[in-house]
Amino acid sequence: MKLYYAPGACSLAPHIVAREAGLPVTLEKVDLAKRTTETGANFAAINPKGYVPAIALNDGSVLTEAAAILQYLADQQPGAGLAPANGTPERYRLIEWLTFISSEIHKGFGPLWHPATPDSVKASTKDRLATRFAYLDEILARQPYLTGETFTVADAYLFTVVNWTNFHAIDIASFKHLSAFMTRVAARPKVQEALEVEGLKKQAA
Ligand SMILES: N[C@@H](CCC(=O)N[C@@H](CS)C(=O)NCC(=O)O)C(=O)O
Repeated sequence: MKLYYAPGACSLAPHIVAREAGLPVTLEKVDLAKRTTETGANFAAINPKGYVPAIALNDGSVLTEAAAILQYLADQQPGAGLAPANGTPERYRLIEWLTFISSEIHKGFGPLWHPATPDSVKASTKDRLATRFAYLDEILARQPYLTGETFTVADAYLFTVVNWTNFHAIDIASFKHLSAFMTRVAARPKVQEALEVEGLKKQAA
C-alpha cells in the first residue's frame, strides 16, 4: 500500500494508524499546490479530487476520504485494536466520532486556511471550533480516549486536526482535558515516528 500525504495535513492520521497497526505502507509526498508527487507523478490522475489522503491499495485501486482510509487500515490488522469489529454497536460509535471529527473539526478549520478569509469570519470560525473543543473536553474528562479506554483511529484523526491549532495561534490550554489528550497521544512512540518523518516534531503538541 502507498499513502499519498502532505506534511501535517489530515493524511497524518492514516500515517499514524499505519504505524500503530504495523502495516507495510509506503509514503509518497504530494505537493498540493502543484498537484504533483515527489516522484513526479501527476496527483490529479491518482486522486481526481486533488486532495490528500489517498491510499493506493495492493490491488492497484485508490481509496480516498480520511474516515474510510482509517477504517480500512484498522480492518487490515484487527489484532491492533484500532477499531471495534464491523457491525458491532461500538463500531457505530467509532463512525459517529469519525463523522464528527470530519465535519465539525476537520472542515471546521476550513476558513482559517484561506488567506482571503476576512478576519471577522476567522474569529467566528475560531468561536465555533471552541464550542466543539468544549464538548470534547467534557468527554475527555471522563476517559482517556474518544471511545473509552483504548486508542483508536478516531484518536489519531482528532490528534491530527487539533494539532492545527498550533498553525493558527489557537490556545487550547483552557480545555485542559483536550490538552492532556494531545500530550497523551503525542507521547505514543508511533505518533512520534510519524511526526518525525513528516518533519513536525517542533509544531506538534
Ligand atoms: N473530504 C476529505 C478532505 C481532505 C482534505 O481536506 N485534504 C486537505 C489536507 S487536510 C487537502 O489536501 N487540501 C488540498 C486541496 O483540497 O486542494 C477527507 O476527509 O479526506
